[in-house]
Amino acid sequence: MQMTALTVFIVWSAITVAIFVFVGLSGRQPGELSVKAYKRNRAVLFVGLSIAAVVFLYLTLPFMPYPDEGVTPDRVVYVSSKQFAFKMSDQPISREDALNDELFLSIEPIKAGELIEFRITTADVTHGFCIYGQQGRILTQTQAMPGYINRLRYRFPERGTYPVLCLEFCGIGHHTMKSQLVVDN
Ligand SMILES: [Cu+2]
Repeated sequence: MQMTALTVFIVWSAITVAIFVFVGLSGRQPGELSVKAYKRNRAVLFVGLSIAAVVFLYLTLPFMPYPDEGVTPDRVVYVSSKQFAFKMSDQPISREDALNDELFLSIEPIKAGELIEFRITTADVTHGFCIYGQQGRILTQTQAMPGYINRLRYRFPERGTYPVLCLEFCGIGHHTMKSQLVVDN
C-alpha cells in the first residue's frame, strides 16, 4: 500500500512537472494566436475531462467506505469527549454529565460483527475519535466537534480490546486522551 501510494505520487508529480515545463517552454516563442483553435481546444479539454470524471466516479464510487449507509445499526453508542477523556454510554450523554468528573459511564461489551453507530460529540474543544486495531493500525475515525453529533459506523471484525485515541491536538494533555472498546463474541 505504501509503495503504491509512493509510485502514484511520483508518477503524478512527474506528469505535473512535465506539463509545467511544456507550458513554460511553449511561452518562449509565441506563434500566431488563433482564437478559433483556442476555443476548440478548450471545448475538447472540457468534454474530455468531464467524460473522464464521470468514468472515474462510476468506477470508484462502489469503493466508498460507507457500505452500511441506509441500514439500521444494530446498536448506538454515545460518545462525549472533553479534555482529556472520552465518556461512552448506551444512553445519550448530557453536557452536564459529560463535564462531571465524578461521574463514571460505561457501555455493555460490543459484539463482533454488529453494526455499531457511534454518535460522537464534545463538551469543550474539538477532539478526534479514532479506533485502532490491535496491531496499532487505524481502523476508523472521525472528529468530535462542539455543537455537532458525528455518526461513525463500524463493524468490529473480531473480539478483542480496541484502543481509542484522540487524533486532534486538543491541549496540553492530548497524549493522555485514551480509552478502549471491548469486543466480545
Ligand atoms: Cu486530543
